[in-house]
Amino acid sequence: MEGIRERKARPVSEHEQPPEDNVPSQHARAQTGWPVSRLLYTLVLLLSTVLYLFWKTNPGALIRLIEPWYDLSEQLPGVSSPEYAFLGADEVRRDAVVDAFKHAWLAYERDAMGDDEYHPLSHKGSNLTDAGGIGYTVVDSLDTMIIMGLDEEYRRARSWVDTKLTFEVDGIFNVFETTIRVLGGLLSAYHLTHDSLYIDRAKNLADRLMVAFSTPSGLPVAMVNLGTRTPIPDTGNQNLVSTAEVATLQLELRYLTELTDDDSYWKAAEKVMQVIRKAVPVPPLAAIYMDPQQGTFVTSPIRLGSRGDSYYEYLLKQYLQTGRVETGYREMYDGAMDAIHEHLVQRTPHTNFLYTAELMPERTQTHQMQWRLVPKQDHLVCFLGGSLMLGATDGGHFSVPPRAEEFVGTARRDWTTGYELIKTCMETHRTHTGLSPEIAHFRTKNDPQAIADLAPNDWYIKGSRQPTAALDARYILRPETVESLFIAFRLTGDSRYRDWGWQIFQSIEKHCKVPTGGYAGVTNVDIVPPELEDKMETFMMSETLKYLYLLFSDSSILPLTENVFNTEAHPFPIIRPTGRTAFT
Ligand code: DMJ
Repeated sequence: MEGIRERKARPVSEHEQPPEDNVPSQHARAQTGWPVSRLLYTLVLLLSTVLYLFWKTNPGALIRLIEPWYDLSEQLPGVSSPEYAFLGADEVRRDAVVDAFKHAWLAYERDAMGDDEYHPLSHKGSNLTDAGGIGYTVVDSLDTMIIMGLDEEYRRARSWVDTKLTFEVDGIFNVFETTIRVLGGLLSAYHLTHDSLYIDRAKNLADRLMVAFSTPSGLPVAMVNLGTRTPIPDTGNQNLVSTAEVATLQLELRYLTELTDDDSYWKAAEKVMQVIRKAVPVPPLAAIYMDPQQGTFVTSPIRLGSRGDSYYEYLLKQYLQTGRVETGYREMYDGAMDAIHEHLVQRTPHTNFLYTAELMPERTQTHQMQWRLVPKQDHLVCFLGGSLMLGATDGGHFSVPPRAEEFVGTARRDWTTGYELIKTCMETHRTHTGLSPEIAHFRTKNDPQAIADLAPNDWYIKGSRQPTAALDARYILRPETVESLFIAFRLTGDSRYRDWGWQIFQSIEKHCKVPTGGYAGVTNVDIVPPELEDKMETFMMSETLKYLYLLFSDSSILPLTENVFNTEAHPFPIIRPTGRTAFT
């Protein structure tokens, strides 16, 4: 510094840049003020530091802060390009899914043909009752074979239905499961083939199931003895019925009426919806249990997972099934979606993942009723992502991909939530196996450090680190995420959904495939190699592989605007509106 001071100054011309040495001293700068560029630079630096520190401590809040501006852009979440997408087949991936189906089916056919369920590790089948089975797996798989063009396999399965299938079984069967899998399977096989064999069997089954509806309210009891045609209440559950179960029979019964011209099925199905419409509280969030004597909701958890899920799914799909004229269903659906957004939709504090929490009823010490928000989400809820996107586009009736201006009212909100939920469901596949657990728990703002340690990305699997994993850690070949990916792909043509579906398929191939044939669930998605469970759920062939196949297929196969999929992935046609379509 001394040296600088001692140097002699030389005169500087007007156009000459002052040499470094001639930069004014601190003192001089203070006198003349900072150049504007420096001031700006300092401000930007300061702002960036503040933003960085804010993001470090609370990233979710920052994203929420910028979201309103981000939202103003025309770019729709979940869509890469505004251009119309040609949804041609991805033949290599599609054919790999067909091979997987054959690997599953041929093992079942070899070891257990006709049995309700298949155990791929012990190479055995089993039935739901001691009195015998009702073709659970065969019937649930028929339409997948038809859709995949597996003619030989289908011919043998049809022959089994023709010669062996009987519902004259003196055993107790769950009304909901039998309806969505067996009745639904028969009806979609009819839809795809027009083979009257299936109407005949469907009517025979439905006539046995109808006794379930003979309650004072019209809400069906949980079970029936198909052979004796006796309704069997669920005594282990205080004779209550679950909301999803009573409200997920409607697409099947309505289509059966359409095919047989017998109104009784449709009337029974619609009566249930009238009872629910009357009983549903404000805000319209449905508790998971109802009383079939009174036709009322019973204080019980509220959730979009088990015992709640397909109630919401069928509100939308009943509206779609009859050509979008039954606005009563659409109103119930929209009301439910508003309430879900207001009370159940949550975000994780650091990673900003969107999920739907559950509400648990509790009594306070002074015996007041209150609801506790529980930050957990069943794998089952992953159906909702695709469902919300489907509802937002009024059943796929928008451009592909949709244009921002096509959304009115709450449609854009639903679309965005749907996409974000799919992203969260994909996040729950970030496990050691790439498979997602049965239940994901999410971190909240005030969780103790122990939870934070378990959940670096704001979510975790309860018990997955215990020697014997909790049931939460299982993956039982469920379809809900790939179901949503299929719908999102059809609505956008965006290849990200195919890539995500392919990732899931590869994880299933790697960890669930049994070399001797069939697929098995895993007991803990976070252990490699995983321990396998000796069961291949029927929805592996009816849903998971069907949705994967459709995800990689040409979009002309079963277009969403002409078909409605029941909750077990069985496609039914859209019914022309008639005098029956009067739920407004
Ligand atoms: C299926 O049987 C149906 O999708 C049902 O609605 C709920 N879950 C299983 C598959 O996970």
